[in-house]
Amino acid sequence: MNPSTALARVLVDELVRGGVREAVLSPGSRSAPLAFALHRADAAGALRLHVRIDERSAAFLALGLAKASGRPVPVVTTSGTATANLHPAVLEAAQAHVPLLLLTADRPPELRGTGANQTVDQVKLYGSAVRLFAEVGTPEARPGQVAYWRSLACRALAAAAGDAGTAPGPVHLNLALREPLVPDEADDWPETLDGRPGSAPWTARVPPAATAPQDDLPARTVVVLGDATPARTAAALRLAEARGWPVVAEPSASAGDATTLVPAAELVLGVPGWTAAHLPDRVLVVGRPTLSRAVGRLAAGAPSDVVGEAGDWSDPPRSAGRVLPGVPVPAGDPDVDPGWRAAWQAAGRAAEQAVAATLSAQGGLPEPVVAREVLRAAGDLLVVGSSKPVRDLFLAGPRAGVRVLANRGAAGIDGTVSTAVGAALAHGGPTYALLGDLTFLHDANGLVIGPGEPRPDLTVVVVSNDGGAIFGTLEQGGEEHAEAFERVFGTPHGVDLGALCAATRTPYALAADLDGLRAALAPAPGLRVVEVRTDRAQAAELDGRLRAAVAQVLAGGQRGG
Ligand SMILES: Cc1ncc(C[n+]2csc(CCOP(=O)(O)OP(=O)(O)O)c2C)c(N)n1
Ligand SMILES: [Mg+2]
Repeated sequence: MNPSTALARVLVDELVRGGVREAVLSPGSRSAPLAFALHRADAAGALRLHVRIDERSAAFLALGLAKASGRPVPVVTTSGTATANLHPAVLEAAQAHVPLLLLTADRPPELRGTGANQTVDQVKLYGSAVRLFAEVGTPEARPGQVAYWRSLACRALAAAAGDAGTAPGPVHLNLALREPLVPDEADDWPETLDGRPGSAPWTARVPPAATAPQDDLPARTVVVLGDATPARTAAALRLAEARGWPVVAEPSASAGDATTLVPAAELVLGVPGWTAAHLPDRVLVVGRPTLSRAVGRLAAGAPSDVVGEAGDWSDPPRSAGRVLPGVPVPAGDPDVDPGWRAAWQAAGRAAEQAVAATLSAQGGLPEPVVAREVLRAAGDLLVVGSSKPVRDLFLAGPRAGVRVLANRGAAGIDGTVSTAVGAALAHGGPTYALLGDLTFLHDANGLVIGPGEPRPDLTVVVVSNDGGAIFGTLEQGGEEHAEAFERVFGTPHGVDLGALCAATRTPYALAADLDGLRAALAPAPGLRVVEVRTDRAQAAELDGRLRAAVAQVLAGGQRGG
């Protein structure tokens, strides 16, 4: 067997032994040994292979698969610019702690720096974003190679899982492959290519034991739950329940309908007078909150404890008093202030009512109503895009039984269609996504799925306002910038989304009103797109009115404390 084929087969086999069940591949010639090995493993039922033309989409597909399954997912590319297209997903995976394995094919050393075709410097291409980089030496038919490849695969999986005490994240193996690149079946390798007996990994992982400190926090604590793992969210909700603390949870914390949650919390915190009258003695930050300046101000305005990994915790205001290695566990007979949570929840309920009244007076299908409807209709998995959709979902409030995934690591609007496709494929059941139109367009290639590929059951709802509505709610949306605004922030595009879907033969529906939306959201198999047209200027104006309505109903609470 030729060395490139031997390496590719052994590597894929060892990754499967280490827990890999899905892999993503983009086409190319230098990566041919890996492509053949993955195809073979797929045919044998050892893993499921997904092939995508666009490497940027491929990497986000792998990200979605890894996020929804919790398992490491390799993404394989050929050499050259193909490798750079993985970078956005690598950055997201690094900051959202997702185990991605980047397997990039490269030329052998003698062809590097010579002007050989499709050759770029791939060594440490992703810089500090990866937990481990290894330049995998050009394979040679000599004893010792199998132990090298198998142990390296195990090291890569351990680093991606965060076993070394760091957070989970991406790992990059750059594979120098020398021709021949197509398989032969000659039985002439100088040692056995087999791994350990019984499908065991070469090096077994013993994950580090979970560490959680004893709870010593004060009675008037508020929990801020950002983008967090299900385990962290569950632990934080347990503690908050035991202590009677209010919880402010971003959508991708997936906090369900826990009794501790403060409804419409983002709008409540947006009322400075109310927040000043209800300052906590401590803020416990779990996961990464990124959605709201008001939530950021809460953590900045009170001493905070942050749950985080070594060298990686969330503290933009630089106010963290302590970093905790895990969510504290309830201890002894803690001090509880019964009025504390009640005050926060009363404000939340009042805000929720003000929001409902403002939205029903508005009529039609305003963007927060679209988010509310999608949340209601979504089964147990919803992927939400950055920008306004995720903020509208924050408003729509929690819902029991739904897991919400969002790319909040780097909060890009790129790759979200593919992330949703990956999450839906890993999930295996009906999945929904809620995206803005720019977010959708940015990854329109996510709809390009070849005829032989596994297809997701995914309904992508596009809140279509012909540009970036979020900017209308920020400073640049102010009257004084009106002349520049539309072209450089609004960025209208006039794309016909139905025609775009038709190009990939993706079923498409335009939902014109609430009944139409509800009908379009009824469960159906396959991948489909539902467009809801909204008005950007109206969205920004409504945002202001919702905030004003909440400020008005909470004005009494400021005086009452
Ligand atoms: C890759 C990337 N480029 C640019 C941005 C900056 N950005 C943040 S929100 C946004 C607009 C998104 O518009 P859309 O998806 O239509 O959502 P809307 O706000 O209109 O609901 C942009 C360009 C980003 N987050 N990621
Ligand atoms: Mg938009």
